[in-house]
Amino acid sequence: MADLFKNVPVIKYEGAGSDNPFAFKYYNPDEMIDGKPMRDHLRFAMAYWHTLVALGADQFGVGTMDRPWNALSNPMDVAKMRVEAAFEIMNKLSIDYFCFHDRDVAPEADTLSETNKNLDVIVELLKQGMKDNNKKLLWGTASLFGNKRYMHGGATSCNADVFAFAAAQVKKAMEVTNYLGGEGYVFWGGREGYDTLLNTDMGLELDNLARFFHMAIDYADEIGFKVPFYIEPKPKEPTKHQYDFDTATVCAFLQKYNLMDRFKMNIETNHATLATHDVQHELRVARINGLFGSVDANQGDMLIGWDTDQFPTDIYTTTKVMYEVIMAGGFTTGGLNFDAKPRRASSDTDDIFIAHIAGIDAFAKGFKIARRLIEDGVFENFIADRYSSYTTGIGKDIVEGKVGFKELEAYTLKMGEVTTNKSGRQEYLETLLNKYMFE
Ligand code: XUL
Ligand code: CO
Repeated sequence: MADLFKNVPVIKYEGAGSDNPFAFKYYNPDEMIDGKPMRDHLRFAMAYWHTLVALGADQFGVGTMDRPWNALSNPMDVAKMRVEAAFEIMNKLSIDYFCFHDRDVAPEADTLSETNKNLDVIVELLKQGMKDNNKKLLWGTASLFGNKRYMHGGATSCNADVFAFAAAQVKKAMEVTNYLGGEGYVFWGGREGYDTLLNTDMGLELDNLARFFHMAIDYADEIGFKVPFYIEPKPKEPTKHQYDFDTATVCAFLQKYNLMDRFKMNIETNHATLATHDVQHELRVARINGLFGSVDANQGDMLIGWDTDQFPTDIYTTTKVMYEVIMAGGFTTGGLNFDAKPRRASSDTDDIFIAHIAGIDAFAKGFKIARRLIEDGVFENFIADRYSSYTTGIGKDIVEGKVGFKELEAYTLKMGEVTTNKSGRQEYLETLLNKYMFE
């Protein structure tokens, strides 16, 4: 293992009573739960872009974070050192997976073929590192937003040459993801959206986005890349209106363009809140539509109106996420990708580790609470009882499609006024949730 983070030990589980900032309090990776180790329930992934690339720059100031590779000037040397750092970080944190954009791992050159060569060099290093360190790729993706050519979008650009470039880039990103044994492939919209309808042909842009996805499916089939494609919804930022606004919008899009079979969702907590939903809502919409896939685990700040990508530390939220994950049958190809970065002022290199420990422990704790809530049927039993009128009598007839408006009118005339409504007991249920949170 490389030794770029000498001050940081391998992080071990020490239990809830530990005061050691470099220890897990709740995450015990090899603890067996329901027949499999905790690490396989949670399937944590490190996001290459935040952890190896971002340095804390924002619109108002430059980066604040010193990293071992900052001293290097040749972009390929930087990329190579980041590979070493990536495996050291994952090893020290017992993180089994990572996720990347093509441009996170290798620098873009003057031509696509030179860029692809850079990528191939780094992909070989990643392949070897994955083998040596027993690490896996949760998903890969292509950055169709950083380069200025994508100023109008990629697949939804007004410029057909840009559409072509984006296709070439995604083709290569799918190839390398496949080569590295990636278990999924993500499409986050990037700049696929609009800032003003005064210059936008929305219908054509959406048709083109669907054409792009069909081309991706055709090519994946051609190269035997059989993994799910995930769409990661986000309502705004960078564009005013992103086409993949939220899960329901994406679901309608996938249905309209006959893409339901091959796509699932990658739901991100902070994107959900930007859409004025919470992440549980987004996961539930995905689940009931057969689109549950993977999670970008982070949190936003309710008082800041953009995507702050903070490490997830709110255990109510991690509990609700894991509740939905368990109810969906657990992760299969997906996992919990920390699409999160330490705050700009959390500038020490150690903060990379402290931040991941915080997120990992918050999810481990949330997972255990969610499991008990489900095991005890706390909400599910209440819900079953709440809807029990649909299991007998007229409710059963409704569900089974045996009655229409005429029969229901006859039933109602006979019934008179409704006298059977029971309390929804929200506060009681919130108290039960608190009991499980804190006992
Ligand atoms: C942007 C975002 C992306 C995707 C991958 O808000 O979440 O990093 O996760 O492109
Ligand atoms: Co994300």
